[in-house]
Amino acid sequence: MKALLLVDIQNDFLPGGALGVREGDRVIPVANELMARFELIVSTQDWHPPDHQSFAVLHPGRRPGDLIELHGLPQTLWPVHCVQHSHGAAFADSLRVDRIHKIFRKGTDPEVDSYSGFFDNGRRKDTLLSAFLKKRGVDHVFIAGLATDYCVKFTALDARREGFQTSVVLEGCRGVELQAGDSDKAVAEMQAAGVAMVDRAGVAVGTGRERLRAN
Ligand code: VGL
Ligand code: ZN
Repeated sequence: MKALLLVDIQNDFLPGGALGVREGDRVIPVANELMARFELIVSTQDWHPPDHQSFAVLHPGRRPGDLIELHGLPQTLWPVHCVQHSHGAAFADSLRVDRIHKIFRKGTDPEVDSYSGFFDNGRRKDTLLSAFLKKRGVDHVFIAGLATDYCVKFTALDARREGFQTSVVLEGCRGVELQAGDSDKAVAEMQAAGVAMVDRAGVAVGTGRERLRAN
């Protein structure tokens, strides 16, 4: 059983949003098309309280993009984004949200960030996404969304760790690219962990093994 896992396709990650990802809007039609092919569709939603400690503005003298330590974990600081109930936290208008079976919110604890849809960055709290998928017999997850170098990457790595066959639909993802090349590095890290890169038809891409079927 396969499932589609959409990551954070929210207004603040679209061009013009608080943490706008270049071409972030381009993932929407891909996600909509993918949804038509899956029986089970889940989504993550970045959902921060207003005092979330990943917000640079809460750290005097710091700016978005700075790296600090937060309760012993490395923490990149971000602009205020995806504040609970704000327009920025809402899913993109043209995303077919009606087709999503269940939404897993993350980043709700002000003291710890949460890039993965499965666990917070300290791996203390489980969103119960893994149990939800396993209960429904899912053994293969396909991932698309934002951003390649943060939430997509960490969600894919955790999906592998949780024992799912994991495929990232690369044309349905875009990266923040704080540093040029971050998305390519993320792809390499995911591949090293056993994550397949596929196109929207589920065909492997970018690994030199393009003719191998991934699903
Ligand atoms: C994300 C940075 C901060 C993401 C979320 O969805 O990739 N990135 N919060
Ligand atoms: Zn966030």
